[in-house]
Amino acid sequence: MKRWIDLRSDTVTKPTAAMRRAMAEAEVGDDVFGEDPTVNALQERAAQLFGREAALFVPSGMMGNQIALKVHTQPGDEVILEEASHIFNAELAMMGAFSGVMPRPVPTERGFMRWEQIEPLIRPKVYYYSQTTLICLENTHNFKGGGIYPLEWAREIIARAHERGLKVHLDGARIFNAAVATQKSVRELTEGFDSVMFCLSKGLGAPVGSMLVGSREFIEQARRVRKMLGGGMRQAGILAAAGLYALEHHVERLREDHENAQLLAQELKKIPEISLEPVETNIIVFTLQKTPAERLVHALRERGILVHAIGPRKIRLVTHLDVSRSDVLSAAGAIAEILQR
Ligand code: TLP
Repeated sequence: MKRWIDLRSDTVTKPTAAMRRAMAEAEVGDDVFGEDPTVNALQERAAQLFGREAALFVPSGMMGNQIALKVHTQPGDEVILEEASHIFNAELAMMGAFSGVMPRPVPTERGFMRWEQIEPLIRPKVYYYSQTTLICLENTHNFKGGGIYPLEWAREIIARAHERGLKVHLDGARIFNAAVATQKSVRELTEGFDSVMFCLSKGLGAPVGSMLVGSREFIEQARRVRKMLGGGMRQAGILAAAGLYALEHHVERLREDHENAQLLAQELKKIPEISLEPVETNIIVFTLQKTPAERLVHALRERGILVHAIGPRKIRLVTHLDVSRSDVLSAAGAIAEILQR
């Protein structure tokens, strides 16, 4: 089988042999009845890591986010979020379709809103206006280049939002990347949020699954909404075992992905056509001056390298568990050769 260098996303990682063994050996039960011991262990572990009362295993990051939106809002409400956030751009307008809420997108440079931008957008409490009830943040920020939310900015938003009676949800799909890069715990980075979603199936390398963490009351409501969406799984311990394994063995190694991203960035900086966003974690986003992004995607594919176009001239590369130092050097070499030809 041809070996691709797949830099499209950290979602492409495949379970390692040891992870598969943990999955095969998992004790299981019916999780809709709350009887799967491995799912329960994963939920307890996640709650403990984030310093929360409870957690819920969900099939995907999107379902986790959408459950949180549903629990925190009423139809007719407004939600403030960043213009390039995953919830606004890549969740198929589900916030409108399922929760009946309106997004109020905020433009930013790197994906990080400040309270000063949010405050003027909060609707007055007048019955004939839609009501602002929720703010969503994303850490790390995916489409604007994997940057880490400045902790003080997030803390200020949470404190001011709570004074105004608003809830704050974190799309922390890649919060462990932020934790490893800043050498802070996920608990410290997510303190105060009313709910947090994080993914097991991205850099952590599990095949399926994400988690919601929050108060016991929030998680009880979330469990009901998960069922509404058809996300009640049965012997899901097989999948939860991969998540437990990932939390145990794949967190610290994210550092390697960040080092590989830095190495790749260093090489890409030498190419005049490329303007690179600052690289902080495992995501690299760059803009091409002349070449259409799709042309580069196609030429790289012919060389066995997969990358993702996220705009007419924008490319995203993501490093992960299945990408080595020599893979990123090959990719950088191929990009340079194609663009300088
Ligand atoms: N991101 C995927 C694609 O959907 C773009 C990727 O390849 O990066 N929040 C954030 C910040 C995400 O990046 C993603 C997935 C999700 C939520 C949704 O997670 P899944 O794919 O598990 O539903």
